[in-house]
Amino acid sequence: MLLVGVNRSPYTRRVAITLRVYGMPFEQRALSGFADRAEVRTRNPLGRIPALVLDNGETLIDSGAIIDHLDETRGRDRALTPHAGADRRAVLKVAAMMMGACDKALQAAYSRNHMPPEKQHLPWFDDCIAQAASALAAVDAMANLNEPYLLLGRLTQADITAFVAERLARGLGIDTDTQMPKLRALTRGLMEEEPFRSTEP
Ligand SMILES: N[C@@H](CCC(=O)N[C@@H](CS)C(=O)NCC(=O)O)C(=O)O
Repeated sequence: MLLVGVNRSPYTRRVAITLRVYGMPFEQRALSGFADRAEVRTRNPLGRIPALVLDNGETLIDSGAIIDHLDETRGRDRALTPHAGADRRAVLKVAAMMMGACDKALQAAYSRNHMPPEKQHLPWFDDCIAQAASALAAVDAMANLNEPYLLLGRLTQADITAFVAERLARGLGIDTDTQMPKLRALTRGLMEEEPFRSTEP
């Protein structure tokens, strides 16, 4: 399999971590959604990373759809997202919040990095950051300093999405050490694990 995208992207890194947790061999083509737009479009017409090229040549796009396929391949009963019921709903809810936090944080970053200074609208930037911070604070409130994982007493997709969202937020200046200390402790612990450490950009 070929993973297309840089691990600086939380969506790409989420897939890379999942592949490593599942022990699925893959190569990576470290393309950026912006700097390598033309080449990215040959894999995903939308021009976004990640894309995953399967061994049969089929290309999957969007981290959620890619991970759904990896879960199916792994076996739903051994996947990082439980296959049914309240456990599945709980993990998907955290994952949705954390992916949404990434969307909002990146909208803020895009407005800062891609708009000329005179066109930048600070209230919009602040609102995006506040939405991302609110979602992160909700997950911080769920975390328990005595537990290495958020839910179910084991690593799930909730932890992986929280990890990549916290990393992105910190990079954009959200002080997670003081504002979300339990979430920060969780991500520090996860960083000790190989799939997280080895995918650090
Ligand atoms: N919902 C998508 C989001 C993917 C996404 O927004 N990727 C960013 C990189 S972090 C990108 O390629 N941005 C370029 C663009 O939107 O033009 C997913 O989960 O894969």
